[in-house]
Amino acid sequence: MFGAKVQIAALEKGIAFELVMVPFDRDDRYLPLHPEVARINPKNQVPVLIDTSVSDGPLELFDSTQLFEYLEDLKPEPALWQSGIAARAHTRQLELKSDEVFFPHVIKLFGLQDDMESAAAQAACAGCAAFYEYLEALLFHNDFLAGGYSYADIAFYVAQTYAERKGALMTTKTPRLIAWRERVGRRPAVVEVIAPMMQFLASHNRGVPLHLQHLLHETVPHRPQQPRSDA
Ligand SMILES: N[C@@H](CCC(=O)N[C@@H](CS)C(=O)NCC(=O)O)C(=O)O
Repeated sequence: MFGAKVQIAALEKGIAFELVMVPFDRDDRYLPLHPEVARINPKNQVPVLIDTSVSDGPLELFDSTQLFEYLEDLKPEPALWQSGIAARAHTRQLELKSDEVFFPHVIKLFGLQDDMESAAAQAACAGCAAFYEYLEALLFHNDFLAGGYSYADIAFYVAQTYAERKGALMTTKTPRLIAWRERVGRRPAVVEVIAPMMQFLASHNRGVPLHLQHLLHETVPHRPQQPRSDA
């Protein structure tokens, strides 16, 4: 989920990259750790980014939100943070809320899939629903969460995909947010990342949210990813 955020942002910005997927399975999860993840991230998490093109590099970074900051400095256009100090701070805060306020409810649901009627699962779904209503209000005058399309939209779109898979569904109570999801979901960069993810899940007989099932038939053009050599 956090790697997908960065992949979408790099595609939106037209930054060439080589994508390396790490091993994952349901039993061993991320073990054995990819050696570069273990070396770069003391938290042993993906994503990590290695930029071999910096002059006294390579530059090695971890944490999707930090990677957003780096991508923005590397290629300011198209801008994915809002301009203006207050608007930018608000966008950053929304991006953080998506990862650290909304997504923890979804993480709880991962462990409660066999007990969705439990108080804990109901509380997690209620937490998600409250967040959807909070975002619905932000969309009253805007097409995107912080005004123009931004990292906040990317972060929440990916997180919500997981929420939907785990049973915290958006409903007709938040029609603007549903329209926002369709708007973001049509972006080529988003399709390019989310379609293969859904196709992978389907090929392993795992759930694909209803609103993403059309992606199972999507042929994503193969775009060769080259390491950057221009900076
Ligand atoms: N705050 C981090 C969270 C990264 C994260 O939780 N990554 C997950 C995969 S999407 C992971 O590597 N989990 C393995 C673990 O925590 O051991 C970020 O934004 O990059």
